[in-house]
Amino acid sequence: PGHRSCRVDQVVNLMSVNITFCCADTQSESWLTGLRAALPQASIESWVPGAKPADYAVVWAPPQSFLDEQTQLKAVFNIGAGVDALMKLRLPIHTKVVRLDDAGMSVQMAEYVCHAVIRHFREFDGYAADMAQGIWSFRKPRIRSDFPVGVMGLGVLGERVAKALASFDFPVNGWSRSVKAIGTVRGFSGEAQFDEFLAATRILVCLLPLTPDTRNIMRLETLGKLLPGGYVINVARGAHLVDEDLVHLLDGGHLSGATLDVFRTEPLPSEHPFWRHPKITMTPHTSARTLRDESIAQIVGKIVAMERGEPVAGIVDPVRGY
Ligand code: NDP
Ligand code: OXD
Repeated sequence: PGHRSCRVDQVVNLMSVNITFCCADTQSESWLTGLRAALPQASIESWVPGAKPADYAVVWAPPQSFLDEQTQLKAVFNIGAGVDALMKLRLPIHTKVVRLDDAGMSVQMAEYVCHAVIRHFREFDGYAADMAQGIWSFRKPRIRSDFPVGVMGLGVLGERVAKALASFDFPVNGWSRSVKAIGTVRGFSGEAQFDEFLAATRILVCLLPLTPDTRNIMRLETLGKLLPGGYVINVARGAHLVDEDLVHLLDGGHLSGATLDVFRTEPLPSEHPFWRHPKITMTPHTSARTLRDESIAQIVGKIVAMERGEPVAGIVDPVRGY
């Protein structure tokens, strides 16, 4: 959708609505242009210290000083799905935190994860290396049922990923907090079924939010429970994975490889051993990008709904942390 399609302010009076924009590592001008085109009556400005307190904020990893100045915020719109950076801060009481609810990310995530799983399963890296050396040779086809994929987190992104993997006939296991029934996906839930989920999984995909319960969830003890020759795909947050434990299990042979899109420190420091590990494939936090136009349309739609007193999707539960 373009900006024009979300010009909705005619139906609700947004004259007095004040929106502030405070997003780290983001080109603010294009966002401000898009937001202003969609809500021409509202006042929409980049935050500067000491600015007038706003009714709504559009943020990515804002500083605490930004939140400390906000005395009348109705809602904070995070321009990503993961709110871990925001939940570490002191938020004004009564302010709702709203995450991006798909906004074009789930299809990107499904592409990325299916690509990584298929590249590993079909041994495309091995073929690429052979062809680069002029070698024309076939490998014995692998048996799909020997490669059950386990998706940790069956939310907006995980559910789409699990369904996409199932469409390629991979056996798919899913693990979430609450019980889920998703097509042919074998559902596991809660801590009580975590070990059973791991033991039934060879390729592990992490799509959990980062919370105190999920930090370091991929470590020696848990990754060691995957089927031998296990493979790790982390597309959620770097702090879900204990880096040294991954390297230890790759070097020891229990794990056969990993595809990583997210890291504890981003950009990944040049001295980090992941850069040189032959069994690790990396991308720079790009598996599911925030799409500006889709995100603006979603945020604007939610501001209008809130002004009308209607409920909106994607409100973060401060107790669960996601
Ligand atoms: P959702 O909040 O929609 O889904 C989270 C899922 O995780 C739910 O199924 C939830 O279970 C499950 N879960 C949460 N805590 C636990 C727990 N302790 N034990 C078991 N299951 C748990 O998130 P999204 O799918 O939208 O996004 C997931 C994460 O992906 C984001 O938080 C973000 O960090 C990351 N991300 C990464 C991107 C990238 O480019 N690399 C882009 C976008 C997001 P239940 O359903 O029972 O609540
Ligand atoms: C997100 C991200 O959380 O880009 O949306 O990581």
